[in-house]
Amino acid sequence: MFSFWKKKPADGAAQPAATPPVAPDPAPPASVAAPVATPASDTSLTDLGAHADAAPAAPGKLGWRERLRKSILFKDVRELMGANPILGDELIDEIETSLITSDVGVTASREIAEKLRRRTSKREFANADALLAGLRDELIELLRPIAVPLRIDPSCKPFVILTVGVNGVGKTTTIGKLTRRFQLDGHSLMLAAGDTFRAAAVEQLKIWGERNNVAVVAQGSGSDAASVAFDAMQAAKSRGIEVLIADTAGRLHTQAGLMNELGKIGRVLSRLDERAPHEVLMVIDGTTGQNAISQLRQFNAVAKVTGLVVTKLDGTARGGVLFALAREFGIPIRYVGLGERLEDLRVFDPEAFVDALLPDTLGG
Ligand SMILES: Nc1nc2c(ncn2[C@@H]2O[C@H](COP(=O)(O)OP(=O)(O)OP(=O)(O)O)[C@@H](O)[C@H]2O)c(=O)[nH]1
Ligand SMILES: [Mg+2]
Repeated sequence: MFSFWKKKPADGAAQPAATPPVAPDPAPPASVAAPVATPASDTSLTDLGAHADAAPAAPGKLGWRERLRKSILFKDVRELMGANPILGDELIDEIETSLITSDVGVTASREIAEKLRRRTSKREFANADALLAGLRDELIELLRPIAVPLRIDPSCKPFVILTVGVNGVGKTTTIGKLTRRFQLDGHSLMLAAGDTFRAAAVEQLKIWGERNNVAVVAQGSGSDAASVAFDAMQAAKSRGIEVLIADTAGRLHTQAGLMNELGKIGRVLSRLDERAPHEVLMVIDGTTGQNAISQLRQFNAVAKVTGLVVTKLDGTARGGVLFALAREFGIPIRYVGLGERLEDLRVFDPEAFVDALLPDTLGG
């Protein structure tokens, strides 16, 4: 069973100030919490089973607009284009400003506006509705290359997913949601409690493990996250588990010691399989705005990020950071979080997303 864990720092800050004590190699044996039967009272899982989007292979388009707050872009486009405007540079300038306000980023906004200007001057748009359709096309085109779903490679056993990101972005809850999703897809799973700073962090992961009847590998308080991950991978290998998901502590890109720890986790895992971790999944809070760009740049520098999850898109009227990330990095967005419920983690669908950000028509 679990050993007891170090208490959260007295100041209550979720961010650890320094690198935790490093356990000597070889690592002490990890505890593996045995799977526990799902409590019958867990209604959230019942909900998931009833929801069409719960099936991993079926992204589904329903509910995106309901989950996303009415976006700035939605309102602006209605206002700017709803009253039969003159299709010209002035209107496109206003659209560009709205894109920037929506966190799309200056470069991406300028490029989209430039394309619309060119098409407008070639008289491609007969009316404002056609211009709206043109805007939709340009936005989708920007996202399409990075809408690459996460595929579990069966030749990697276990397929190791390392989750990283700053504090409180939704890493641990995303792991819980992914666990359920992969289970529904028929995979066997194990979780690694790599957030070794807070007792609450491992407890949180343990609860997700219990809910889903999945083993959670953990070590004692303040232990080395890399050795937890290593032990978990060994355990998963020996049990023939297909997918291992490792949690990590939230960290700021300014915390050099902690950032280097991510690199160490990757190196240690690659000792067991040179391709591991097979996915470095960075979780980004969609309400962060342009800050997400520098976060991803820093995490990518130490841990070669291979996929993104953008959470909390239900909590912002902007949502444009996905375009900025797509433009700057071209790293696949695997999932987006549209709420706190299990089924609110969706496979990223650019068309559904853009349709949720824009009005269908300008009529009325
Ligand atoms: N509204 C909303 N809340 C979300 C979403 N995803 C996660 N959350 C909430 O965000 C909060 C933080 O989630 P955690 O999973 O604990 O975040 P974390 O990144 O593991 O945090 P640390 O371990 O402290 O770094 C929780 O209350 C989650 O329910 C989302 O898509 N929408
Ligand atoms: Mg966490």
